[in-house]
Amino acid sequence: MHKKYKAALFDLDGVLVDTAKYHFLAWNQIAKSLGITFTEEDNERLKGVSRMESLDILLSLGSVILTNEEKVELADKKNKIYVEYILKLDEKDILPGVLLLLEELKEKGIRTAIGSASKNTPVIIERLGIKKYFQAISDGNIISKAKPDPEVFIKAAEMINIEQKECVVFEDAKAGIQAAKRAGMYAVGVGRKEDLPGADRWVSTLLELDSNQLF
Ligand code: B16
Ligand code: MG
Repeated sequence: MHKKYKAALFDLDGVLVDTAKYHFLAWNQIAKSLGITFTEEDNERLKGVSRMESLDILLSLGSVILTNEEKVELADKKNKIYVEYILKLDEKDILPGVLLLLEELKEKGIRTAIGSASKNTPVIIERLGIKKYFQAISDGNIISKAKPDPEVFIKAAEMINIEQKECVVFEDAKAGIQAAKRAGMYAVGVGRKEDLPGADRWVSTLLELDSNQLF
């Protein structure tokens, strides 16, 4: 018998919606403009990583060194391209099992929040039509320390007034699992066990989850 938790905190990209392909297309345009070869495999390293850190990883692939000003300009350019893609998102882009789980949690009175590195969280959840399921959004617009720092999940728990140890985190990135564990939370890895060390359990999609075991 599992412990029963009081809140569910969701990472956004890779857990609720598959935006990795759009991040890839946008970063790839930036890479091309700099003459850097950037593959889908390289893109894996950017999952859960903040926008500026993602740019640093991309630049390191081509050993390109830029000034801070140039970096901010490029990050803005990437975001403009990315936003063009996400404005076309709709409910069809919600990942399998998400809506069912959110409905079950709502019925059980479990509190829910988003804990994401993305500054585009508000636009994305609006486009997907799932904003109504969340009582709080802790995202890249309000945090100062990126995952694996636990700040994003600690803030989310505070915002919904639930103790950290009473929260379950759903994450698709290694740094996100580390952040959840550092916050003393139960971590469900959405993805492969070998990619997400340190999680308490793993599912390949949220469809696999029996919410009665945790909530
Ligand atoms: P933005 P998550 C993360 O979201 C993405 O996984 C990561 O690839 C991206 O660089 C980061 O958000 C910042 O996103 O440029 O939209 O602010 O997985 O923490 O929900
Ligand atoms: Mg993610």
